[in-house]
Amino acid sequence: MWSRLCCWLLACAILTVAPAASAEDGYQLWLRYAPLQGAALQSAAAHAKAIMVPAQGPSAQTAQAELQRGFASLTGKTPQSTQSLTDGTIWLATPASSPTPLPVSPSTLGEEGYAIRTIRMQGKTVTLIAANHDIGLLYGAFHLLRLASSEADLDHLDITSTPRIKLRMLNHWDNLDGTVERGYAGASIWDWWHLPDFKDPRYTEYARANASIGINGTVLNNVNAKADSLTAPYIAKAAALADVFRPYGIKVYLSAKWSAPIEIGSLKTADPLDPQVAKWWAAKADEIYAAIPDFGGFLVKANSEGQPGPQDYHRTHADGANMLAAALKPHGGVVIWRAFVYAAGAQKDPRLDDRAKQAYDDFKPLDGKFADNVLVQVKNGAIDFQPREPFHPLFGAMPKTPLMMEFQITKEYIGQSTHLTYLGPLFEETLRADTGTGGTVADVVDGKLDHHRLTGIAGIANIGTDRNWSGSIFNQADWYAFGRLAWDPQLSAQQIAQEWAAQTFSPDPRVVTPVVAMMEGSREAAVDYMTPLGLAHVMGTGHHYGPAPWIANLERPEWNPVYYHRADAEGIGFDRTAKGSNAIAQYAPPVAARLSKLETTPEKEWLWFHHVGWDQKLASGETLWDGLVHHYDHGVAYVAGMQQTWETLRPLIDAERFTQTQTYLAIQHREAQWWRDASIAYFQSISHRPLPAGAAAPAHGLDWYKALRFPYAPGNPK
Ligand code: GCW
Repeated sequence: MWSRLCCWLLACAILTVAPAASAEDGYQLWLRYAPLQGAALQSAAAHAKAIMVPAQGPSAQTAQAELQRGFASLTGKTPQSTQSLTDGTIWLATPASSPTPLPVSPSTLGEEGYAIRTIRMQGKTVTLIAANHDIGLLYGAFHLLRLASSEADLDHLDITSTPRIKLRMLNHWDNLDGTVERGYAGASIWDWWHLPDFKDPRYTEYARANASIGINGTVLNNVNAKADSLTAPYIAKAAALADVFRPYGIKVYLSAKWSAPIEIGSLKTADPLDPQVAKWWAAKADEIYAAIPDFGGFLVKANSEGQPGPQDYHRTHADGANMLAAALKPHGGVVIWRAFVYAAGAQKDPRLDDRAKQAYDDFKPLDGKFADNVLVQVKNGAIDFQPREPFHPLFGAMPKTPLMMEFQITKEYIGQSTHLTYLGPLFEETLRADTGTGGTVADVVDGKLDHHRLTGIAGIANIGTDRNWSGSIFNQADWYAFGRLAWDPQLSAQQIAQEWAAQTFSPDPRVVTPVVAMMEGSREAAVDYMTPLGLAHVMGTGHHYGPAPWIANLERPEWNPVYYHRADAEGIGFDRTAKGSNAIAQYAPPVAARLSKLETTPEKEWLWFHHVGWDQKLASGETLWDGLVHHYDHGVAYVAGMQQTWETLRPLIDAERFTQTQTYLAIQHREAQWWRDASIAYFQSISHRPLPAGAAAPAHGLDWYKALRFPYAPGNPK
């Protein structure tokens, strides 16, 4: 009997260990709910003995299921559902569901917020999760699980949390053929072909992960859109996804191709002022809402990089956006109109003295002209998701228009899948930038500065079919950080990294401290080895993988790296002062005044705003040329440092995730060295300066780097 029991216990142990071990491939993201031990285990078990959830809708049931799943995994015991409060109950309540008034003021919780409080009720100690609506209960449940997973104190909880931004969205640049533009994590997770019948269980996991960080909207298809996405079969497919996401509070949006009325309707024009066109879109909106009653709206890339748009008919972006907005308005939908524009054929355009100026030039005059259900989505910087960009001058310049932030979570220009370059600091740097108009970029985006109620933030998703979802374990942190900052743009990137590392690896400080230390400096390291001191857009053509600052032969001037760095015998950098393109004048006067002089421009942005002599002195006392070389070297050295730190973590990290990260760091080191060497070889051919003492010569001559070709580099499906 005894030995049989032992066998049984052993079998159980193997069964419980085996799936956990094999599951450590990153699939579970930050929702691993790894078994707790010691005091943390006892505390979690004591606070999650039972769950009381009044009969509620799908989101409350989802919250309950998540709490049961989470605490079962954390403590080994599934909290049972109960109808009456006992000690250790988690009580999920809304004002509508609670028989007694809740000890929380509903007015502080908004539409999606929640409170988590340790309370005494009927003589029992209970953890209350209160919200006005069920979705708040789900967000609160995820928060509680985050605390438990991170071994936080659960005894005296007194938390109130509401999102500061209304639309917190992912934008998928996923194509209908399963490829992903700028995707580095495998194929698209949307199996369009088998939808709507087959709903891959992964869609539910996707929704869970997003809800756990507060994301509440997703644009399913690429902004370089196909009109087919708006045909009946594809609407049905999108509706199937919307059904899966609904309990998780996630609305579906679609990218709309401007020329759809011509391509899939039978119209001859897509002129936004043509009544037939407006009628076509209104009917299309009706059709979509019949299938997806809570459809979020359209995202539009128009008159940019070859996409059609209202300017084809000599109409403005506002004409286009407002026509679509009218179609969506009766249903409560919004139009998200992108400001990432640079016109085709712009060689002949006098504005082409600086591509960085075009979005402002096109959109600033339209401030106040957009319908009230339009948001204008602006990239964080004025060019294109570079390792570092100064904040976009439109932030602060359009007070009458809700400006939606667009960040790129997928790392098109920042190491793609393999480089460990935590983007939290990049997001934070932009959000905290002072616009010179009375607040920060975050204050513009969250509506505080200009009193907008409709607010939004979007991240270009880094999600694909890879088991680890994001191409690498550490890229998951960028998805996580985006969601957390979308909920609260005032959070610090460091704090978010700590949360993420604790849940993703272990709350053990021997893990969290070094992992967070690696992450914190990693983006700056990439800036150093790729684009130091304000350089930008020196990546290889098309795929944007690797260095190619020498490229000068592409059809449009602003596609060429030489256009951006402007290196010549005297110096390097793009003069955006009044003597140059005067892009600086697009910033508010205090910012413009600061940037107009080299001395008051932060060194890290010098070459973005100024053409600087090779011998100009940096704060360190060294010349610009020597400093440039040292920045490249620092970047490479930082990666070597991350490799060393990671090695020390071997005993504390599971084998699969350890080894992949170790391998990727080796790739990153090799590529950082390549970036450094190729950049130095090229710029030295222009500066004609010797390398500073102690700096190694590039491993190869310039021609060797120039000859490299990457025809199958990922993320560039054309
Ligand atoms: O960064 C560029 C990318 C394009 C992308 C475009 C955009 C979707 O290289 O792939 O197209 O930006 O944001 O529209």
